[in-house]
Amino acid sequence: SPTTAAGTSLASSSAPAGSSSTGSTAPRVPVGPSEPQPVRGSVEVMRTLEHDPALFTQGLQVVGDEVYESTGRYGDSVVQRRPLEGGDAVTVEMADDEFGEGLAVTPDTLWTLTWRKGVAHNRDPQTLEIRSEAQYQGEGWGLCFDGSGLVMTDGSDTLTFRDPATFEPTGTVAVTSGGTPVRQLNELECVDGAVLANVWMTDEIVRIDPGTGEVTAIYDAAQLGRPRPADPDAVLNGIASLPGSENLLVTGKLWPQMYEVRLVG
Ligand code: DDQ
Ligand code: CA
Repeated sequence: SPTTAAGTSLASSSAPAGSSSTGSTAPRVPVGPSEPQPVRGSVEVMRTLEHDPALFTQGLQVVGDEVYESTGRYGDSVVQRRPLEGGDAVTVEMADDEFGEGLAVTPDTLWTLTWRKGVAHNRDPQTLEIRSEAQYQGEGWGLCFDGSGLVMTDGSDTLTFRDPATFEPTGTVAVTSGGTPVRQLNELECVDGAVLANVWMTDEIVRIDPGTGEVTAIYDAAQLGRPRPADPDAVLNGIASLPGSENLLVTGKLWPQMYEVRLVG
């Protein structure tokens, strides 16, 4: 078969032509040869909701009937709370040297990340104003709260578990799929003892067992957000569980839509 300058690493992470219904050429989550192998699944769109296409989505969580969203890009980053069904938002701006990343709402606190500043902000979940801050090592990408602890990604294959009061690390696990590391884990959602993550630049959502780091399922979401905005950074990003439902809310950076989807398979 043809080879490229990037060799097998490109070949193994590229979609074969026509491998999805959209003909997406987005990179794929790598899968190694060892057992257990992840199950393959898809997403079924239940309904489409509006999303402000100015939002460079980085964190997404639904609490009650409200959406919390944090966004990125220097000079443009905000934290927002708004009704899921549409309506006025409470929005606070981040500082110009902060590129906003993931967020997690706990019973006491809203934590928001900054990409490379190494600062997590502890915010009032109602006003979104900063109450205090914590420092962390490395980059900040995704965040979720599983009911007892925080789970964070940093662009690598590592999940870092953190104390929800102090933000101190309490452990890590390396994420693998068929024995191969899965890097660039991005936005997270803690759901029923599992961690769902979208993998940066792919159209795939993985289900991770946080005890072992194993990817147990890979869901193809390539049909969402079509046509995609022209900006190459406008990738799928943002997973939120919907209270009282097994469905998820999914969007992307700069997408004009959010989707309520059901994971299939
Ligand atoms: N991340 O969200 C995946 C962590 C980073 C996305 C960065 C995409 C835009 C890059 C702009 C670079 C400005 C220094
Ligand atoms: Ca989320």
